[in-house]
Amino acid sequence: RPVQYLADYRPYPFTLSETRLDITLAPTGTRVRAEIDMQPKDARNAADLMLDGGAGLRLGSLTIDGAAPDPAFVRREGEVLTIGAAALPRTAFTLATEVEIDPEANTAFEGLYLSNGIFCTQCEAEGFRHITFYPDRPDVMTTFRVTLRSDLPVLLSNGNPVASGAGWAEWHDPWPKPCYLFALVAGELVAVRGSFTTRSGREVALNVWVRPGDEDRADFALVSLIKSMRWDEEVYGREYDLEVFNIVTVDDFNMGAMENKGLNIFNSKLVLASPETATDADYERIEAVIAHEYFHNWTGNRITCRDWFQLCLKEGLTVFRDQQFTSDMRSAAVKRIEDVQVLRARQFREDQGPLAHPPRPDRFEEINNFYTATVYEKGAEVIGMLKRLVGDEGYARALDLYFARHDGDAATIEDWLKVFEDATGRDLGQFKRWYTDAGTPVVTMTEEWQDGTLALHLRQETPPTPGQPDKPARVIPLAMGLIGPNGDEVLPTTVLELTEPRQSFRFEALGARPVVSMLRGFSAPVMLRRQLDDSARAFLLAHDTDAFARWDAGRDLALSALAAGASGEAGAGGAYVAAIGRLLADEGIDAAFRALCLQLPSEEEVATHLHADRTVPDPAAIHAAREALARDLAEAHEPVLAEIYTRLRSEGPYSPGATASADRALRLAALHLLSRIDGGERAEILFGTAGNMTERMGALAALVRLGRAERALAAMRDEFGSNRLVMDKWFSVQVMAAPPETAVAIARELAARPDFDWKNPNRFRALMGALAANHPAFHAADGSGYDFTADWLMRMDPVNPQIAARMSSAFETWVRYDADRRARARQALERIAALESLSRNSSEMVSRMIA
Ligand code: BAL
Ligand code: ZN
Repeated sequence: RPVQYLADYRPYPFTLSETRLDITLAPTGTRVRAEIDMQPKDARNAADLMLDGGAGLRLGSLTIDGAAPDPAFVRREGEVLTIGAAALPRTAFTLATEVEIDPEANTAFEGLYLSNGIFCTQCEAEGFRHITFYPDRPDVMTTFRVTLRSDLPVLLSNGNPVASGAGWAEWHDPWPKPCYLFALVAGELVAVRGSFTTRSGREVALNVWVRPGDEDRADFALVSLIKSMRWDEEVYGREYDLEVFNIVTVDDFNMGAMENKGLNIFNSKLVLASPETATDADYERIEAVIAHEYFHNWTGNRITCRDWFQLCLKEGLTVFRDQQFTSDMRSAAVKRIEDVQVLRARQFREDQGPLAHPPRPDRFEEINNFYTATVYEKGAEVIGMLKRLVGDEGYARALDLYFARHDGDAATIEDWLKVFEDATGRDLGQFKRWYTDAGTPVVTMTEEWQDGTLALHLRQETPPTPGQPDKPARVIPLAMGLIGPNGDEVLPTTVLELTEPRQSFRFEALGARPVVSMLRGFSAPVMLRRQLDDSARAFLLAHDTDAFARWDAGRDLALSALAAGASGEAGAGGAYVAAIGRLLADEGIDAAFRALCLQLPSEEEVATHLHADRTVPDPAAIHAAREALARDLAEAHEPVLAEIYTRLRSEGPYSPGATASADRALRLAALHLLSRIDGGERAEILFGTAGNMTERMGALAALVRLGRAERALAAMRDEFGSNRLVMDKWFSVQVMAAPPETAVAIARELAARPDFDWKNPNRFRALMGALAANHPAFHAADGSGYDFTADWLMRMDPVNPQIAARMSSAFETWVRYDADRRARARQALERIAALESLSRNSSEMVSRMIA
């Protein structure tokens, strides 16, 4: 299939009014009868009817209004079935096809497949073409009526249940939708049930379907769903629109979850939770993803995307909405800091390398390669900037207009920006560059102080990215404030709009030179470069009124200490260690914030920071510097860390809420530092006594890092050997936290175990993702991390190309390392590129990376 270009978009020449599916499920021979009512849009200029259909569809029959068309007008080439215009009526007609498919052979988990005996589907982005012949594109929308036939007890599809009997069930979805939102599930499942009354008084039945035996781990998901439904009514005025909302958990799933209309399908790790098996982070993620998929009902389903280039229209907005939801449910400040950590770790890294692309790309070979941090997380940041620029009221007006104007549409980024322009009167021409241009802008700030006037001189530059060598200036909202020498705020948060490549702003009549608190709330996804000495950073860490900027000042101190340490400077962390001491001693600061400040930047983040400063990162040196800084912190603050660790011992029943999890986070941050100097004694005790998985995993990671986890790992395996989700953690922690010199060998040993069920995406990611996240191990000087990963990607590619291709982004930073590592990484990538029958997914990823 050729490269797809945004510029080539053409509307589909037929309108669909209804799709009827009659599906008889069987593991190796599922029969799909499809009837599609359609009509040419232009009867005078007849077009050929082109339907997508994967190679696995065994076509039985094809009729138009009940008669087989002349075979001379029917062609099947690649993944397209074409019926010539000459064989088509000029008015409304019904196309009927019968195909047979083989769900059991479907290891790619795209289309209809079997997961541990459960039939389920994944159709986004282009999976429906593996179920039947269809115009598999998001702008073709219609209602669906579905009959499922099977002996399995639970038969589900989208929309409302119509009728059912022994061995069959009929569903009708009254809301027109594109086929990527189609879903079916059939299996032995049980429901954890609830209900929700919408604000207009309609009763909605809620079901979380799980395997028998898992019922006691589904309550949290159900409660999260109810909270999400209420929140979307209260905050966005969005009401649910069907009689039933079903969530189903499956073990084999390429993504986290999927927003199929009325029938969300979830990776079981994002539903099932109990204190004994799930961590605080799992709980928070479950709450957020349940919300995310639910919010898609309006932002994604009622209003969908015209084409896949517009993916960020639904994903960026829905991530933004789930971030707002989590902020409201938990702590807004903590959530903002966590989101920025994710953005910097994943999206800034993506922007720095050969896979950089704009939130709205304008070309792709395989859309599944664009479910990225840029589309999702940066897509959300762009909306956050928009909200900041037009204000909360302007945002609310624009969203109301978006829903009113585009309900039922397949929309574009242009449509989205137009509602903001119409609702607020603001010209968003320059703002649009955030959608069309790749790369992280670097904002450089210098200060000038004279006679009570502070001048800020700002410069913006965006480094070249593939296909985009020069970038015009963007509009960058910079939220800032000024803090006087005594710690008082002399200018509360103000937004500067940087619109030119260079621009200056002046603040007059100031009594004394203030410290500038810049990029408050991380008001734009940029890298800020400024000359700020350690004492000014420590001052901001102590006094900034903006929680993000305050945390970031500490982060900057840590990063500069680590950068200096990695370049061989001894004792570089003094200012940071002292500042953390003051923070720890301040009981007025909440536990969540102190926990965040105690976490050192990841080694990956240090590498990204160095690369942005045009320094070649040395993974081993970064690792050594980080270990040394952790030890310095522990030695300097042992008494207070020990006091925190002891005082915050868990008491009473476990609660996954923000307050209790913040205490655990602080306690574990203290434990990790203390384990540098207590030989792991506390971690050993905690592992044996903790009543919740959060603390057990925290303790276990500390023990793995010290190389003394053998007993703990054996105990965990004995206790949880049959729990897939816990065993994923067991695989992961051993590689992620392992000392770099042993991590690849451990990964190799684990991969040879019989329970390394690598065709299960969670298990594969648990191991391979953990190695990719162990920075010095993945980038081991001898190339063993690259080789091991490449070997497994080559093995996975023919089985599940989506998983192989996504995991290949572990290599996306290879160009920033030294010549020796680059040569080894290139060799590994070239080995993958040379694989016979390499999937389109991996082929596109690898060729972009070695271009
Ligand atoms: N639409 C794919 C899964 C998600 O982003 O919700
Ligand atoms: Zn989504």
